[in-house]
Amino acid sequence: MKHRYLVALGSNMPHAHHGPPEAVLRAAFEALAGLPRVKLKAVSAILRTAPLGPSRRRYANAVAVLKTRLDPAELLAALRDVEARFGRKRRGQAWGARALDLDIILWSGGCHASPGLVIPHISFRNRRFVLQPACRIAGDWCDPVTGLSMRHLCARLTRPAANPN
Ligand code: A4P
Ligand code: MG
Repeated sequence: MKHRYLVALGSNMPHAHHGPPEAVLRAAFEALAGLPRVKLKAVSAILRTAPLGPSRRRYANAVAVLKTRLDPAELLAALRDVEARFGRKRRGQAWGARALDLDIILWSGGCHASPGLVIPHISFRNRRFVLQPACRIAGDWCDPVTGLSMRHLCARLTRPAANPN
């Protein structure tokens, strides 16, 4: 059976060969398109985004829709291989600087939980850097947990609170 996946791409570190984060994501689109048994169906624009969390480096972010017979664990392994090709080393520090981060946000199978993999991605619902590109290429795709579409989730993102003073 063919599955559809929404994958988020992020980069906040230049890569020696590919160059700045935007160029890393363009190369990553090509790497995804070249994965065996995977078809790259759509890619979003590449956005420059302010870092969420402790990093001070700006990110480039984008999303892609893939079609494949790979199951979630198989696709995650393939994505980990792509990250490794871009020089990602896991040193146990979450949220560190990385040339390429690939997360599975949604898949057509609904909810999935296995060791080391939860779909939908646990924190995508309040991340503008995922929802904004997602609503352009997958606006009608519904989150199985809330029942809300990407377009709806994007529209309800809270704006930064106004300073009361
Ligand atoms: N894991 C569980 N579910 C999934 C899934 N659906 N997709 C596990 C991918 N991986 C999943 O991820 C940590 C663990 O999550 C893995 O062992 C995997 O099995 P990781 O990629 O190894 O580490 P990480 O990315 O440093 O941590 P995490 O928690 O995934 O961080 P996030 O959520 O990726 O956030 N600001 C901007 N503007 N743009 C960004 O892209 N990204 C982050 C990192 C912080 N701030 C950002 C951005
Ligand atoms: Mg990640």
